[in-house]
Amino acid sequence: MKKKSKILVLLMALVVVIAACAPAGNGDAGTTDGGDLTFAIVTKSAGNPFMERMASGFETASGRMGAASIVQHPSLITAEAQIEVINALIAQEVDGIAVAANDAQALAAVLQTARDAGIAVVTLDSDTAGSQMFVNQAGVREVAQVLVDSVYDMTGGSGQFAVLSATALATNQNAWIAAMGDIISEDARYANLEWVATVFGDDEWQASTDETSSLLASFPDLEVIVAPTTVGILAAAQYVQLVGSDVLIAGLGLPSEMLGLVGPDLPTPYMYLWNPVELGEVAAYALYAFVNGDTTGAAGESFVSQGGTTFNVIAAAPELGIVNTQIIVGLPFRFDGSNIDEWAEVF
Ligand code: RAM
Repeated sequence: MKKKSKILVLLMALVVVIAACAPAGNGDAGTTDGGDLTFAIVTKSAGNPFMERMASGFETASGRMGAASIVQHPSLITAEAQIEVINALIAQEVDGIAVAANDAQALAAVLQTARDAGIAVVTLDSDTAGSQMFVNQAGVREVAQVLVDSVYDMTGGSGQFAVLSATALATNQNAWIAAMGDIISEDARYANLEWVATVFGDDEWQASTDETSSLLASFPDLEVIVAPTTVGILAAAQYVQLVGSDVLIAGLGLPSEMLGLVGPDLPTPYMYLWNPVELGEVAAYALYAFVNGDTTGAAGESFVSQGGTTFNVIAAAPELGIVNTQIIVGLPFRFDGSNIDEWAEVF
């Protein structure tokens, strides 16, 4: 054996020994072999703490797999801003892109270009045509149901409510709002709820505050505002607290932002959400599964994430606004006066 070959054999033996000594586990500990990979996440927009937490989970999970990560928060909450960023990522030859889409259709062409270039593409948070799979935070009907039941409970079963949403084109909010309408019309229990308006604060604090103010002025008998957006619920709850209105604010909120606003005798008696950090992590694991050939994203397949969880790929649900096959990460979780302090420290 030549000297060089001997060294190579010795090195290989060393690698085997080191690998054997590495802690066994679910992939949460240690780094796997994503060494040459670069994954990118494109959020809806900059300045949204929910999106920042999602991106941080994505970065952490990519790091665990030994992959590099790129975080892009578009400056505007539009599909156009996302297209620009995605084109740049294609030029950089990243291996995977996860995107929280600002539009149900407008990204299809650029995502197809990415896929044609061999880049794995998943959506998370908000689905769009052109993705290979949607990493869905929680089932659409399940989210809509807790929103409707919050309104039912907070109005005492009858009365006026309004929806304060994010952008008018947001796939996720539109899906939840449409499912709320279905749930209300399907069940006579909700017959005395009067849905007076749906307004859009564009996931901006000031615009959401202005919309809240207009709702209070336009509907003096309004009892509840339900905001299926972390930006909207915060602005609305702060506004009613500021002006001393007794309109209650329901919806989806980030515990760390809603501290002091959630609990008995506060604007938001309770609210719901899921873990945005975990959502970002699962998106990175899903990209890895595509790149690794562990899934093609077809319904009926399943894959074990590097975090150790088995995900079943289920069918698209176009009637619920989900145009791609999907994995469901969890369920909406309730935050109230009893647990908000504890969760505020987590996300
Ligand atoms: C906002 C965004 C996001 C949504 C959450 C609940 O931060 O609109 O897309 O999932 O709220």
